[in-house]
Amino acid sequence: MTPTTLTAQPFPEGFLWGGATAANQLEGAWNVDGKGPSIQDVMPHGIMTPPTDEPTPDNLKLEGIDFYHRYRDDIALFAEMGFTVFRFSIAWSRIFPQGDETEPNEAGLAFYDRVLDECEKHGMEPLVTISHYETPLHLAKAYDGWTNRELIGCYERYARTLFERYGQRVKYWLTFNEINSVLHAPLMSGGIWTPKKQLTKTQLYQAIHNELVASASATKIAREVAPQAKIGCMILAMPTYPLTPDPDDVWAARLAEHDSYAFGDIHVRGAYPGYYLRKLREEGIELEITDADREVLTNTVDFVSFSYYMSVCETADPAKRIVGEGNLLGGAKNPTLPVSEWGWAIDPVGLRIVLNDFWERWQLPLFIVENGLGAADVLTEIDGVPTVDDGYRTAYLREHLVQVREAIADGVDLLGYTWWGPIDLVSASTAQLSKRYGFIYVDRNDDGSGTLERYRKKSFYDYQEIIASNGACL
Ligand code: BGP
Repeated sequence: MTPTTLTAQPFPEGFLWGGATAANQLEGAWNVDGKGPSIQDVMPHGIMTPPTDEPTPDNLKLEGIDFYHRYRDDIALFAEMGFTVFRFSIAWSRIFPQGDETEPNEAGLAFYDRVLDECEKHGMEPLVTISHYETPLHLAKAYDGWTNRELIGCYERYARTLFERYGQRVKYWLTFNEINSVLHAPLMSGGIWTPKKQLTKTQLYQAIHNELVASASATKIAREVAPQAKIGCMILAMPTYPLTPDPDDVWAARLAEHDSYAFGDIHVRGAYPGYYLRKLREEGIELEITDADREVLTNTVDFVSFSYYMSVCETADPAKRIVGEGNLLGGAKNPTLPVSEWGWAIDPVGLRIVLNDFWERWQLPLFIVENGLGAADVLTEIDGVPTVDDGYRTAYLREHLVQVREAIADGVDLLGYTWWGPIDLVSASTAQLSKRYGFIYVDRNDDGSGTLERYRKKSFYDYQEIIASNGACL
Protein backbone atom coordinates (compact mmCIF):
# COMPACT_ATOMS: atom_id res chain seq x y z
CA MET A 1 0.00 0.00 0.00
CA THR A 2 1.39 3.40 -0.88
CA PRO A 3 1.33 6.12 1.79
CA THR A 4 -1.14 8.19 -0.22
CA THR A 5 -3.95 5.68 0.31
CA LEU A 6 -3.59 5.52 4.09
CA THR A 7 -5.52 8.67 4.79
CA ALA A 8 -8.32 8.22 2.25
CA GLN A 9 -11.61 9.74 3.37
CA PRO A 10 -14.92 9.58 1.57
CA PHE A 11 -16.18 12.51 -0.44
CA PRO A 12 -18.36 14.80 1.67
CA GLU A 13 -22.11 14.50 1.52
CA GLY A 14 -23.58 16.86 -1.06
CA PHE A 15 -20.36 16.88 -3.08
CA LEU A 16 -21.33 18.04 -6.57
CA TRP A 17 -20.51 15.63 -9.42
CA GLY A 18 -20.95 16.57 -13.04
CA GLY A 19 -19.53 17.90 -16.27
CA ALA A 20 -18.54 21.20 -17.86
CA THR A 21 -19.13 22.67 -21.29
CA ALA A 22 -18.94 26.00 -23.14
CA ALA A 23 -21.58 27.42 -25.46
CA ASN A 24 -19.29 27.97 -28.43
CA GLN A 25 -17.98 24.42 -28.32
CA LEU A 26 -21.31 22.60 -28.42
CA GLU A 27 -24.37 24.74 -29.11
CA GLY A 28 -23.97 25.40 -32.83
CA ALA A 29 -26.89 27.51 -34.12
CA TRP A 30 -24.36 30.32 -34.42
CA ASN A 31 -26.78 32.73 -36.12
CA VAL A 32 -30.13 31.38 -34.94
CA ASP A 33 -32.80 33.33 -32.99
CA GLY A 34 -30.97 36.61 -33.27
CA LYS A 35 -27.54 35.48 -32.10
CA GLY A 36 -24.70 37.69 -33.31
CA PRO A 37 -21.29 36.32 -34.30
CA SER A 38 -18.67 35.78 -31.61
CA ILE A 39 -14.92 35.58 -32.02
CA GLN A 40 -15.25 31.78 -32.09
CA ASP A 41 -17.29 31.97 -35.25
CA VAL A 42 -14.23 33.34 -37.06
CA MET A 43 -11.71 30.96 -35.49
CA PRO A 44 -12.10 27.86 -37.67
CA HIS A 45 -8.66 26.43 -36.96
CA GLY A 46 -8.06 26.99 -33.27
CA ILE A 47 -5.90 29.31 -31.29
CA MET A 48 -2.66 28.97 -33.23
CA THR A 49 -4.12 30.25 -36.51
CA PRO A 50 -5.24 33.84 -37.21
CA PRO A 51 -9.00 34.41 -37.38
CA THR A 52 -10.90 34.82 -40.62
CA ASP A 53 -12.77 38.01 -41.38
CA GLU A 54 -16.20 36.37 -41.60
CA PRO A 55 -17.53 32.97 -40.49
CA THR A 56 -16.46 30.26 -42.95
CA PRO A 57 -18.15 26.90 -43.64
CA ASP A 58 -15.11 24.92 -42.46
CA ASN A 59 -15.70 26.14 -38.89
CA LEU A 60 -17.05 23.18 -36.89
CA LYS A 61 -18.28 25.49 -34.14
CA LEU A 62 -20.97 26.98 -36.35
CA GLU A 63 -22.94 23.76 -35.94
CA GLY A 64 -21.10 22.37 -32.89
CA ILE A 65 -22.86 19.22 -31.76
CA ASP A 66 -26.22 20.97 -32.18
CA PHE A 67 -26.81 21.18 -28.44
CA TYR A 68 -29.02 24.19 -29.16
CA HIS A 69 -31.66 21.81 -30.52
CA ARG A 70 -30.72 18.63 -28.61
CA TYR A 71 -30.15 20.02 -25.11
CA ARG A 72 -33.11 18.09 -23.64
CA ASP A 73 -31.76 14.71 -24.67
CA ASP A 74 -28.19 15.62 -23.77
CA ILE A 75 -29.09 16.82 -20.30
CA ALA A 76 -31.16 13.65 -19.85
CA LEU A 77 -28.02 11.64 -20.63
CA PHE A 78 -26.09 13.64 -18.02
CA ALA A 79 -28.88 12.88 -15.56
CA GLU A 80 -28.59 9.20 -16.41
CA MET A 81 -24.94 9.38 -15.36
CA GLY A 82 -26.12 10.86 -12.07
CA PHE A 83 -24.89 14.44 -12.50
CA THR A 84 -25.80 16.74 -9.64
CA VAL A 85 -24.19 19.76 -11.33
CA PHE A 86 -23.94 20.92 -14.95
CA ARG A 87 -21.55 23.68 -15.89
CA PHE A 88 -22.38 25.56 -19.07
CA SER A 89 -21.66 29.02 -20.41
CA ILE A 90 -24.01 31.61 -21.77
CA ALA A 91 -23.10 32.89 -25.22
CA TRP A 92 -22.77 36.63 -24.74
CA SER A 93 -23.75 37.29 -28.37
CA ARG A 94 -27.04 35.39 -27.93
CA ILE A 95 -28.00 37.91 -25.26
CA PHE A 96 -26.37 41.01 -26.74
CA PRO A 97 -25.71 40.15 -30.41
CA GLN A 98 -23.25 43.01 -30.96
CA GLY A 99 -22.22 43.32 -27.33
CA ASP A 100 -22.80 47.04 -26.96
CA GLU A 101 -26.60 47.28 -27.25
CA THR A 102 -28.69 48.43 -24.33
CA GLU A 103 -31.56 45.94 -24.80
CA PRO A 104 -31.05 42.17 -24.62
CA ASN A 105 -32.28 39.65 -27.19
CA GLU A 106 -35.29 37.90 -25.62
CA ALA A 107 -34.97 34.76 -27.79
CA GLY A 108 -31.45 34.25 -26.48
CA LEU A 109 -32.53 34.64 -22.87
CA ALA A 110 -35.41 32.24 -23.42
CA PHE A 111 -33.05 29.49 -24.60
CA TYR A 112 -31.19 29.45 -21.28
CA ASP A 113 -34.51 29.45 -19.42
CA ARG A 114 -35.23 26.20 -21.21
CA VAL A 115 -31.81 24.79 -20.33
CA LEU A 116 -32.41 25.70 -16.69
CA ASP A 117 -35.84 24.02 -16.84
CA GLU A 118 -34.09 20.78 -17.79
CA CYS A 119 -31.50 21.15 -15.03
CA GLU A 120 -34.30 21.65 -12.51
CA LYS A 121 -36.28 18.74 -13.89
CA HIS A 122 -33.31 16.45 -13.23
CA GLY A 123 -32.29 17.99 -9.92
CA MET A 124 -29.02 19.31 -11.30
CA GLU A 125 -27.37 22.40 -9.89
CA PRO A 126 -26.48 24.76 -12.75
CA LEU A 127 -23.01 26.30 -12.69
CA VAL A 128 -22.94 29.19 -15.14
CA THR A 129 -19.92 30.76 -16.80
CA ILE A 130 -20.75 34.30 -17.84
CA SER A 131 -17.93 34.61 -20.37
CA HIS A 132 -16.20 31.56 -21.80
CA TYR A 133 -14.00 32.62 -24.72
CA GLU A 134 -17.07 34.04 -26.50
CA THR A 135 -16.63 37.80 -26.81
CA PRO A 136 -19.07 39.18 -29.39
CA LEU A 137 -17.17 39.71 -32.64
CA HIS A 138 -18.24 43.34 -32.86
CA LEU A 139 -16.59 44.08 -29.49
CA ALA A 140 -13.39 42.47 -30.74
CA LYS A 141 -13.29 44.30 -34.06
CA ALA A 142 -14.68 47.71 -33.15
CA TYR A 143 -13.18 48.07 -29.65
CA ASP A 144 -10.15 45.74 -29.78
CA GLY A 145 -11.71 43.66 -27.02
CA TRP A 146 -10.65 44.07 -23.43
CA THR A 147 -7.84 46.50 -24.25
CA ASN A 148 -10.70 49.02 -24.25
CA ARG A 149 -12.31 50.12 -20.98
CA GLU A 150 -15.65 50.41 -22.78
CA LEU A 151 -15.97 46.66 -22.47
CA ILE A 152 -16.34 46.96 -18.70
CA GLY A 153 -19.68 48.73 -19.16
CA CYS A 154 -20.84 46.27 -21.84
CA TYR A 155 -19.99 43.32 -19.60
CA GLU A 156 -21.66 44.93 -16.58
CA ARG A 157 -24.87 45.32 -18.57
CA TYR A 158 -24.65 41.73 -19.73
CA ALA A 159 -23.91 40.35 -16.23
CA ARG A 160 -26.70 42.41 -14.67
CA THR A 161 -29.14 41.08 -17.27
CA LEU A 162 -28.17 37.50 -16.39
CA PHE A 163 -28.38 38.02 -12.62
CA GLU A 164 -31.78 39.67 -12.99
CA ARG A 165 -33.13 36.95 -15.24
CA TYR A 166 -31.59 33.82 -13.70
CA GLY A 167 -30.46 34.99 -10.27
CA GLN A 168 -33.23 33.07 -8.48
CA ARG A 169 -32.45 29.87 -10.35
CA VAL A 170 -28.65 29.78 -10.48
CA LYS A 171 -26.58 29.62 -7.32
CA TYR A 172 -23.05 29.20 -8.71
CA TRP A 173 -21.57 31.69 -11.19
CA LEU A 174 -18.13 32.10 -12.76
CA THR A 175 -17.24 35.51 -14.15
CA PHE A 176 -14.62 34.61 -16.79
CA ASN A 177 -13.34 31.25 -17.92
CA GLU A 178 -9.61 30.80 -17.24
CA ILE A 179 -9.12 34.53 -16.80
CA ASN A 180 -5.32 34.18 -16.65
CA SER A 181 -5.18 32.59 -20.11
CA VAL A 182 -5.42 36.05 -21.68
CA LEU A 183 -1.65 36.12 -21.13
CA HIS A 184 -1.26 33.36 -23.69
CA ALA A 185 -4.35 33.59 -25.90
CA PRO A 186 -5.28 37.29 -26.14
CA LEU A 187 -7.88 36.85 -28.86
CA MET A 188 -9.67 33.84 -27.42
CA SER A 189 -9.54 34.95 -23.81
CA GLY A 190 -9.47 38.73 -24.20
CA GLY A 191 -11.32 39.26 -27.47
CA ILE A 192 -8.28 41.29 -28.56
CA TRP A 193 -8.24 41.74 -32.31
CA THR A 194 -4.70 43.13 -32.57
CA PRO A 195 -2.52 40.13 -33.48
CA LYS A 196 -0.57 38.70 -30.54
CA LYS A 197 2.79 39.65 -32.07
CA GLN A 198 1.84 43.31 -32.43
CA LEU A 199 0.21 43.65 -29.06
CA THR A 200 2.22 45.74 -26.60
CA LYS A 201 2.65 44.57 -23.02
CA THR A 202 0.88 47.69 -21.83
CA GLN A 203 -2.15 46.88 -23.99
CA LEU A 204 -2.17 43.31 -22.75
CA TYR A 205 -1.92 44.22 -19.06
CA GLN A 206 -4.50 46.96 -19.47
CA ALA A 207 -6.85 44.34 -20.94
CA ILE A 208 -6.17 42.13 -17.93
CA HIS A 209 -6.89 45.04 -15.60
CA ASN A 210 -10.14 45.83 -17.39
CA GLU A 211 -11.26 42.20 -17.15
CA LEU A 212 -10.40 42.08 -13.46
CA VAL A 213 -12.42 45.22 -12.80
CA ALA A 214 -15.34 43.80 -14.80
CA SER A 215 -15.14 40.55 -12.84
CA ALA A 216 -15.22 42.34 -9.49
CA SER A 217 -17.98 44.60 -10.75
CA ALA A 218 -20.09 41.54 -11.62
CA THR A 219 -19.63 40.34 -8.05
CA LYS A 220 -20.79 43.73 -6.82
CA ILE A 221 -23.86 43.64 -9.07
CA ALA A 222 -24.72 40.11 -7.94
CA ARG A 223 -24.63 41.21 -4.30
CA GLU A 224 -27.35 43.77 -5.12
CA VAL A 225 -29.46 41.85 -7.62
CA ALA A 226 -29.06 38.21 -6.55
CA PRO A 227 -27.70 38.22 -2.99
CA GLN A 228 -28.02 34.46 -2.64
CA ALA A 229 -25.71 33.83 -5.62
CA LYS A 230 -22.21 32.50 -5.05
CA ILE A 231 -19.64 34.11 -7.32
CA GLY A 232 -16.38 32.43 -8.22
CA CYS A 233 -13.32 33.31 -10.23
CA MET A 234 -11.98 30.69 -12.63
CA ILE A 235 -8.27 30.13 -13.04
CA LEU A 236 -6.31 27.95 -15.41
CA ALA A 237 -4.21 26.00 -12.91
CA MET A 238 -0.94 24.64 -14.15
CA PRO A 239 1.44 23.79 -11.32
CA THR A 240 5.00 24.59 -12.28
CA TYR A 241 7.79 22.47 -10.86
CA PRO A 242 11.46 23.44 -10.91
CA LEU A 243 13.23 21.41 -13.58
CA THR A 244 16.14 20.82 -11.17
CA PRO A 245 16.79 21.54 -7.45
CA ASP A 246 18.92 24.54 -8.44
CA PRO A 247 17.45 27.48 -6.42
CA ASP A 248 17.44 29.58 -9.57
CA ASP A 249 15.16 27.01 -11.17
CA VAL A 250 13.00 26.95 -8.05
CA TRP A 251 12.61 30.72 -8.27
CA ALA A 252 11.92 30.56 -12.02
CA ALA A 253 9.10 28.10 -11.27
CA ARG A 254 7.74 30.41 -8.57
CA LEU A 255 7.76 33.36 -10.96
CA ALA A 256 5.81 31.33 -13.49
CA GLU A 257 3.23 30.45 -10.83
CA HIS A 258 2.90 34.12 -9.88
CA ASP A 259 1.30 34.58 -13.28
CA SER A 260 -1.69 32.52 -12.16
CA TYR A 261 -1.58 33.30 -8.44
CA ALA A 262 -1.96 37.01 -9.20
CA PHE A 263 -5.42 36.46 -10.66
CA GLY A 264 -6.57 34.52 -7.59
CA ASP A 265 -4.92 36.97 -5.19
CA ILE A 266 -6.72 39.90 -6.78
CA HIS A 267 -10.09 38.12 -6.81
CA VAL A 268 -9.74 36.88 -3.24
CA ARG A 269 -7.89 39.75 -1.55
CA GLY A 270 -9.27 42.61 -3.61
CA ALA A 271 -5.97 44.31 -4.50
CA TYR A 272 -2.89 43.84 -6.66
CA PRO A 273 -0.17 41.88 -4.85
CA GLY A 274 3.30 43.39 -4.43
CA TYR A 275 5.05 40.92 -6.74
CA TYR A 276 2.61 41.83 -9.54
CA LEU A 277 3.16 45.56 -9.09
CA ARG A 278 6.90 44.94 -9.16
CA LYS A 279 6.60 43.04 -12.42
CA LEU A 280 4.62 45.89 -13.99
CA ARG A 281 7.21 48.41 -12.77
CA GLU A 282 10.19 46.42 -13.99
CA GLU A 283 8.66 45.83 -17.39
CA GLY A 284 7.83 49.51 -17.78
CA ILE A 285 4.08 48.85 -17.94
CA GLU A 286 2.03 51.85 -16.87
CA LEU A 287 -1.65 51.14 -16.49
CA GLU A 288 -4.66 53.33 -16.24
CA ILE A 289 -6.01 52.36 -12.81
CA THR A 290 -8.53 54.74 -11.30
CA ASP A 291 -9.52 55.08 -7.65
CA ALA A 292 -12.94 53.80 -8.65
CA ASP A 293 -11.26 50.68 -10.11
CA ARG A 294 -9.43 50.08 -6.83
CA GLU A 295 -12.71 50.36 -4.99
CA VAL A 296 -14.49 47.93 -7.33
CA LEU A 297 -11.70 45.38 -6.95
CA THR A 298 -12.52 45.06 -3.25
CA ASN A 299 -15.65 43.10 -4.19
CA THR A 300 -14.13 39.71 -3.64
CA VAL A 301 -15.36 36.25 -4.62
CA ASP A 302 -17.09 33.53 -2.61
CA PHE A 303 -15.12 30.61 -4.02
CA VAL A 304 -12.23 29.82 -6.32
CA SER A 305 -12.72 27.51 -9.27
CA PHE A 306 -10.11 26.23 -11.65
CA SER A 307 -9.33 23.97 -14.57
CA TYR A 308 -6.58 21.41 -14.28
CA TYR A 309 -5.13 19.43 -17.14
CA MET A 310 -1.38 19.31 -16.66
CA SER A 311 1.70 20.50 -14.86
CA VAL A 312 4.88 21.86 -16.45
CA CYS A 313 8.46 22.54 -15.40
CA GLU A 314 10.44 25.74 -15.43
CA THR A 315 14.15 26.50 -15.47
CA ALA A 316 16.24 29.65 -15.28
CA ASP A 317 18.54 28.32 -17.98
CA PRO A 318 17.05 28.65 -21.47
CA ALA A 319 19.43 25.99 -22.79
CA LYS A 320 17.75 23.37 -20.57
CA ARG A 321 14.30 24.33 -21.67
CA ILE A 322 12.64 21.62 -23.72
CA VAL A 323 9.19 22.89 -24.57
CA GLY A 324 6.78 20.00 -24.91
CA GLU A 325 4.67 20.13 -28.05
CA GLY A 326 1.49 20.16 -25.97
CA ASN A 327 2.58 23.00 -23.71
CA LEU A 328 0.69 25.66 -25.59
CA LEU A 329 1.11 27.97 -22.66
CA GLY A 330 4.86 27.54 -22.34
CA GLY A 331 6.90 25.79 -19.68
CA ALA A 332 9.51 23.06 -20.02
CA LYS A 333 8.63 19.42 -20.52
CA ASN A 334 8.68 17.22 -17.43
CA PRO A 335 10.76 14.15 -18.31
CA THR A 336 9.09 12.04 -15.59
CA LEU A 337 5.52 12.22 -16.85
CA PRO A 338 3.57 10.46 -19.61
CA VAL A 339 1.68 12.66 -22.05
CA SER A 340 -1.66 12.49 -23.84
CA GLU A 341 -1.93 12.05 -27.60
CA TRP A 342 -1.83 15.85 -27.77
CA GLY A 343 1.33 16.06 -25.66
CA TRP A 344 -0.36 17.25 -22.43
CA ALA A 345 1.48 15.89 -19.38
CA ILE A 346 -0.66 13.51 -17.31
CA ASP A 347 -0.06 14.26 -13.64
CA PRO A 348 -2.78 13.24 -11.14
CA VAL A 349 -0.64 14.19 -8.13
CA GLY A 350 -0.40 17.69 -9.59
CA LEU A 351 -4.11 18.03 -8.90
CA ARG A 352 -3.60 17.27 -5.20
CA ILE A 353 -0.79 19.81 -5.16
CA VAL A 354 -2.98 22.51 -6.72
CA LEU A 355 -5.86 21.80 -4.35
CA ASN A 356 -3.65 22.07 -1.29
CA ASP A 357 -1.83 25.07 -2.64
CA PHE A 358 -4.96 27.07 -3.49
CA TRP A 359 -6.69 26.11 -0.25
CA GLU A 360 -3.72 27.09 1.90
CA ARG A 361 -3.30 30.34 -0.01
CA TRP A 362 -6.89 31.54 -0.16
CA GLN A 363 -8.87 29.60 2.47
CA LEU A 364 -11.99 29.75 0.32
CA PRO A 365 -14.01 26.79 -0.95
CA LEU A 366 -12.61 25.41 -4.20
CA PHE A 367 -14.38 23.95 -7.22
CA ILE A 368 -12.68 21.82 -9.89
CA VAL A 369 -14.63 22.96 -12.92
CA GLU A 370 -12.50 21.32 -15.62
CA ASN A 371 -10.35 18.22 -15.78
CA GLY A 372 -10.30 15.65 -18.52
CA LEU A 373 -8.53 13.67 -21.18
CA GLY A 374 -8.75 14.45 -24.88
CA ALA A 375 -8.25 11.30 -26.94
CA ALA A 376 -8.74 10.10 -30.50
CA ASP A 377 -11.57 7.68 -29.67
CA VAL A 378 -12.65 4.99 -32.09
CA LEU A 379 -16.28 4.00 -32.31
CA THR A 380 -16.70 0.24 -32.17
CA GLU A 381 -19.45 -2.27 -31.40
CA ILE A 382 -19.79 -4.44 -28.33
CA ASP A 383 -22.66 -6.96 -28.37
CA GLY A 384 -24.07 -5.11 -31.34
CA VAL A 385 -24.16 -1.77 -29.50
CA PRO A 386 -22.02 1.10 -30.81
CA THR A 387 -19.64 2.32 -28.09
CA VAL A 388 -16.05 3.35 -27.37
CA ASP A 389 -13.82 1.07 -25.32
CA ASP A 390 -12.15 3.93 -23.47
CA GLY A 391 -10.53 2.33 -20.44
CA TYR A 392 -7.79 5.00 -20.74
CA ARG A 393 -10.36 7.70 -19.97
CA THR A 394 -11.66 5.86 -16.90
CA ALA A 395 -8.07 5.32 -15.73
CA TYR A 396 -7.38 9.05 -16.06
CA LEU A 397 -10.60 9.89 -14.23
CA ARG A 398 -9.99 7.47 -11.38
CA GLU A 399 -6.34 8.46 -10.90
CA HIS A 400 -7.28 12.11 -10.67
CA LEU A 401 -10.22 11.49 -8.36
CA VAL A 402 -8.06 9.43 -6.01
CA GLN A 403 -5.87 12.52 -5.64
CA VAL A 404 -8.95 14.68 -5.12
CA ARG A 405 -10.02 12.34 -2.33
CA GLU A 406 -6.55 12.66 -0.80
CA ALA A 407 -6.76 16.44 -0.95
CA ILE A 408 -10.11 16.36 0.82
CA ALA A 409 -8.49 14.21 3.50
CA ASP A 410 -5.71 16.84 3.64
CA GLY A 411 -8.42 19.28 4.74
CA VAL A 412 -9.26 21.01 1.48
CA ASP A 413 -12.80 22.40 1.28
CA LEU A 414 -14.01 21.31 -2.16
CA LEU A 415 -17.49 21.97 -3.53
CA GLY A 416 -17.44 19.67 -6.52
CA TYR A 417 -15.89 18.26 -9.66
CA THR A 418 -17.03 18.80 -13.24
CA TRP A 419 -15.31 16.75 -15.92
CA TRP A 420 -14.50 18.76 -19.02
CA GLY A 421 -16.61 17.83 -22.02
CA PRO A 422 -18.87 15.05 -20.68
CA ILE A 423 -20.14 14.84 -24.26
CA ASP A 424 -17.77 15.14 -27.22
CA LEU A 425 -17.53 18.74 -28.35
CA VAL A 426 -15.31 20.98 -30.45
CA SER A 427 -11.83 21.46 -28.99
CA ALA A 428 -10.87 25.00 -28.00
CA SER A 429 -7.23 24.74 -29.04
CA THR A 430 -7.58 22.74 -32.27
CA ALA A 431 -11.19 23.57 -33.26
CA GLN A 432 -11.56 19.89 -34.18
CA LEU A 433 -13.89 17.18 -32.96
CA SER A 434 -11.34 14.38 -33.11
CA LYS A 435 -9.88 15.48 -29.77
CA ARG A 436 -12.67 13.89 -27.75
CA TYR A 437 -13.26 14.25 -24.02
CA GLY A 438 -16.76 12.84 -23.66
CA PHE A 439 -18.34 9.95 -21.84
CA ILE A 440 -20.81 10.28 -24.70
CA TYR A 441 -19.61 9.87 -28.26
CA VAL A 442 -21.00 12.23 -30.88
CA ASP A 443 -20.95 11.05 -34.48
CA ARG A 444 -19.37 14.09 -36.05
CA ASN A 445 -16.00 14.21 -37.78
CA ASP A 446 -13.43 16.89 -38.46
CA ASP A 447 -14.64 17.24 -42.03
CA GLY A 448 -18.12 18.05 -40.73
CA SER A 449 -19.61 14.68 -41.73
CA GLY A 450 -21.58 12.47 -39.33
CA THR A 451 -25.13 11.94 -38.10
CA LEU A 452 -24.71 13.75 -34.76
CA GLU A 453 -26.06 10.58 -33.09
CA ARG A 454 -25.00 10.13 -29.45
CA TYR A 455 -23.54 6.84 -28.08
CA ARG A 456 -22.61 5.96 -24.50
CA LYS A 457 -18.92 5.11 -24.16
CA LYS A 458 -17.74 2.55 -21.58
CA SER A 459 -16.57 5.40 -19.36
CA PHE A 460 -20.19 6.59 -19.19
CA TYR A 461 -20.99 3.62 -16.94
CA ASP A 462 -17.77 3.99 -14.94
CA TYR A 463 -18.48 7.62 -14.08
CA GLN A 464 -22.07 6.65 -13.30
CA GLU A 465 -20.80 4.09 -10.78
CA ILE A 466 -18.36 6.55 -9.21
CA ILE A 467 -21.09 9.15 -8.78
CA ALA A 468 -23.62 6.61 -7.45
CA SER A 469 -21.15 5.57 -4.75
CA ASN A 470 -20.16 9.21 -4.04
CA GLY A 471 -16.61 8.25 -4.92
CA ALA A 472 -16.46 5.29 -2.53
CA CYS A 473 -15.80 2.80 -5.34
CA LEU A 474 -12.60 4.49 -6.53
C1 BGP B 1 -9.76 24.76 -21.38
C2 BGP B 1 -10.95 25.51 -21.88
C3 BGP B 1 -12.03 24.67 -22.47
C4 BGP B 1 -11.59 23.37 -23.08
C5 BGP B 1 -10.39 22.72 -22.42
C6 BGP B 1 -9.75 21.61 -23.21
O1 BGP B 1 -8.64 25.56 -21.47
O2 BGP B 1 -11.54 26.25 -20.83
O3 BGP B 1 -12.81 25.49 -23.28
O4 BGP B 1 -11.61 23.33 -24.42
O5 BGP B 1 -9.41 23.65 -22.10
O6 BGP B 1 -8.93 22.15 -24.19
P1 BGP B 1 -8.94 21.67 -25.68
O7 BGP B 1 -10.34 21.72 -26.12
O8 BGP B 1 -8.08 22.61 -26.40
O9 BGP B 1 -8.39 20.29 -25.67
